[in-house]
Amino acid sequence: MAMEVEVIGPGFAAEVKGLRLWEPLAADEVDRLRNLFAEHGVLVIRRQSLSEHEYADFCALFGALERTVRTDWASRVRPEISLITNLRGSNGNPLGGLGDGEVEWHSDQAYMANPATGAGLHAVEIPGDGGRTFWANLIAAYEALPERLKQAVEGKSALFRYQKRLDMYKDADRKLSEEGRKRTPDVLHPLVHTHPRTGKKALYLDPTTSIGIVGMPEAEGNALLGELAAHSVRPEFVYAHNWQVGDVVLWSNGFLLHRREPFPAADRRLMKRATMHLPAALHIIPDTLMLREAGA
Ligand SMILES: O=C(O)CCC(=O)C(=O)O
Repeated sequence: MAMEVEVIGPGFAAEVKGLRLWEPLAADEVDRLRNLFAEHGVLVIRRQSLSEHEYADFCALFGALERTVRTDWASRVRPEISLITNLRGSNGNPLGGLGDGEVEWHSDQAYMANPATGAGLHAVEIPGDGGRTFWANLIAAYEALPERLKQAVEGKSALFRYQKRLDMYKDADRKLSEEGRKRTPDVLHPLVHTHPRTGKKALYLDPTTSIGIVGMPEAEGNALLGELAAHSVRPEFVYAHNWQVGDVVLWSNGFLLHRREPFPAADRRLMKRATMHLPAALHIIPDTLMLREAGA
């Protein structure tokens, strides 16, 4: 079956049909998928049943896989895959991260220097109710900003701290290994980036880790970040995904925020999660500034 593409949601997500990801893809199919991903930011591919190696190897077509700081969520089979799940092992310990609660609007690696902006989820078990995931388009959000806010963000950088997100987590997710702490010093990224393919500007935000704006008093900077985040997740900028078992969804954190709604604790949900370093020729890769250079 030839590859078919349908634009879904408010225009920035695309569903790709006709793929069998457990079989090798032809070079022209890989090329087309890379271009589609660059243009849309969210790719949805349904009806897949993949081993962790098949899934990880597919994601690696878009960029080198990253082993994230959450080594406690890593799969034993393929450590580049994290388990996002409320399931627990026979010893009662969580098998992965993020449990069954709400996961608030965020961008995955904003707290990292040189963030790996590519992400994938493969749905293995889904709850009967809830657990949908939402993505907000920060290119559309930037374009709709009032002139006052466009001027307010121009040339500005925000400071990001992983501890802020850890403090929002529950139970074991709040703990980070010593190695994880060493890999997550505070970092700065500009608030606006330009997409290399379209030349369009996008906001770069992460309400779960941003703690201020360089050169602005703390309260004022945080008030501006709050105003930008509230504007950016207006319904007209958001795609809501209703999961089916077998879905693979890829997204770029370079110009998207995402959140997950909670689901009943008694239901089972298991997602296999991949993280990729996307290429700067095709995707927004946030610049990372050193605190010293910025005088922060
Ligand atoms: O569980 C989900 O649907 C989303 C998880 C998430 O936010 C993430 O992996 O960054």
